[in-house]
Amino acid sequence: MKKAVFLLLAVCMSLCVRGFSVMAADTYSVKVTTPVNMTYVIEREGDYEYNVKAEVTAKINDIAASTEISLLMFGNKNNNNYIAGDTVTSLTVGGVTSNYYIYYMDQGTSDINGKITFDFNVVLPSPNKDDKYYIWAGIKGSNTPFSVDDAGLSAYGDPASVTISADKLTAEQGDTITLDADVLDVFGNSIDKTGMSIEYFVKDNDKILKMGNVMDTTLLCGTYKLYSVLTKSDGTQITSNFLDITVSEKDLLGGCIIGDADGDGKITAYDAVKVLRYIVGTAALDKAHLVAANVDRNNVISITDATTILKYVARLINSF
Ligand SMILES: [Ca+2]
Ligand SMILES: [Ca+2]
Repeated sequence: MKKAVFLLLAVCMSLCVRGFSVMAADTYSVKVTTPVNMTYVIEREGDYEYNVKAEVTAKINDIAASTEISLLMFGNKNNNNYIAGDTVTSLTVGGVTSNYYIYYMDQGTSDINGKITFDFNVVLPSPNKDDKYYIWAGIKGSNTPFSVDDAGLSAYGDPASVTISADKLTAEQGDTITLDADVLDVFGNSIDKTGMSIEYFVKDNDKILKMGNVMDTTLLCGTYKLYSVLTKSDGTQITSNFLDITVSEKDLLGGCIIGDADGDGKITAYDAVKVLRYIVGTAALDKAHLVAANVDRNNVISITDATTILKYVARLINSF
């Protein structure tokens, strides 16, 4: 529907206290008891785009019947920050008249039960926490009483970004680093993250390892990027910023020899066996022997460590 036509309609609605014409020959003074009932859902589609579903039921003198329904979505724009060319309309809300920006307008005819559903998308650029938006639905020719509600924004409390933090950015091997994530909505409000699915990751060159929110640096030495990922209830994910963590070398061997995973003072095939047993979960390694077994000095005890020890035993290499 053309804006100009609608505005004419709006002017008519605001100026006219008229009867509702049921038949051409008869004019009634209308008692509109429950003119419009409206329920609506607003869901955020993109950063600033919202989908609105408004179900309207209209009754005239308590009787539901097909009738022409108009709908408006309006509000202050970016905290009254209007630009040239914006259409601003004077509307009365709760007895107070002020200028509003109209984001959407439409009209249609309800079914015989008085029902009609409006489904549309609106863009609310740079929404401000204090902005208010309204949806109005009314019957053409009637000026009382409007169903005006504070639509609110479901984006409040809806996760929009995640910020990762750590209790320290530099550590020595063997230190633990405790991570935390702050979840914010589109307005920058911190959200209670209880019950949310947040996972933590460390990126080591092109490798990505998942970890808990406490990072054990025993096997790490170097600079790593940490980040967290929030999985929302609808399955979509939000990745946090990256944190650079530097772990510096420390003598963690405690008198152990690198490669001597079983701690008998010699490097033999049994050390490779010990590493393999550790990998499959049938043997344990204490912190010093974890470092001793990690002969390639990366951040994981793997089959590579076992084969490297075997190469040393077979004299294919002469150092780790
Ligand atoms: Ca040994
Ligand atoms: Ca290793």
